[in-house]
Amino acid sequence: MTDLDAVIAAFATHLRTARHVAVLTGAGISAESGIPTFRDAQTGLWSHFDPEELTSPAGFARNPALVWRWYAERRVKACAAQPNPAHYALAELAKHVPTLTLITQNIDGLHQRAGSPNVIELHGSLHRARCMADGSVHHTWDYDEELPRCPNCGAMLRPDVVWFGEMLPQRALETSWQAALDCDVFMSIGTSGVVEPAASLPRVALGRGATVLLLNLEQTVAARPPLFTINGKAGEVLPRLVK
Ligand code: BJW
Repeated sequence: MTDLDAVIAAFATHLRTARHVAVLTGAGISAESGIPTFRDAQTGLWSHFDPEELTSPAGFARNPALVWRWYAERRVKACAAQPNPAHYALAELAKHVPTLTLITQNIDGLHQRAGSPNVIELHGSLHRARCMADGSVHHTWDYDEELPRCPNCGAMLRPDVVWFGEMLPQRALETSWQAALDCDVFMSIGTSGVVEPAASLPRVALGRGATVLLLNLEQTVAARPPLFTINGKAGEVLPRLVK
């Protein structure tokens, strides 16, 4: 038995007896679907795009057409991508634990397409736009327009996502926080854990005595129960945890 086998076996024991499992996912869970992460050194979006220009209200105010173009490209890419075994494993897990709260920072919609119910989207969705004037939310808009307009009032639409310095959707954040407080097992998957407030959720769960798993490709500090760390691909590890 390798070290990885041993950690998987030990954590799976907690998962099997859990009453409430909370899961936080980030860009890494969609990497195996061909969607780039943000901070990975060679392939991450921030290795060739400037976060300040593309994911801040000030950047959008300076150049809305550039920002819309970037989100339009990402939307097309997300629509063409398929959920991978990690997304499917979480959809399957929901059928086996009494309560599963799935919280994602991703905006690609792949958890929903894999069949996960009630996904909490902390950072919004690529598949929605919001009116800058009346706040109305739109699931379709004129994709050919460089600067799409609100069908109700004609004001400019913006991607319905959360940029730096903006508040997260209040209900989504409250439900996520409560899940971190209440759960007995918390899994953080494919996130670098640097963006607040999502990054605090595993710490909150750990502080309340939950068993916590951090799964990503980063070299992580040695951990011992109740904190488990796995340095591996979500699409390979999660199906083994859930089977
Ligand atoms: C694999 C893998 C494989 C690869 N298998 N793993 C407290 C302290 C300091 C700062 C703040 C604070 N509170 C708030 C802030 C400011 C700010 C913040 O956190 N800044 C930090 C960067 C310092 N936060 C905010 O502004 C938030 N708003 C807020 O808190 O409002 C109140 C407030 C405002 C101002 C001051 C104080 C309070 C809003 C944050 C919005 C983040 N928005 C983005 C864009 C969303 C839309 C879009 O997608 O375009 O969200 S930025 C980007 O980062 C995106 C992601 O969701 C988010 C997290 O990235 P993620 O998912 O972790 O990706 P990566 O690339 O970082 O990591 C990938 C991981 O996967 C790596 O670990 C790999 O190893 C791994 N991996 N392949 C498994 N196959």
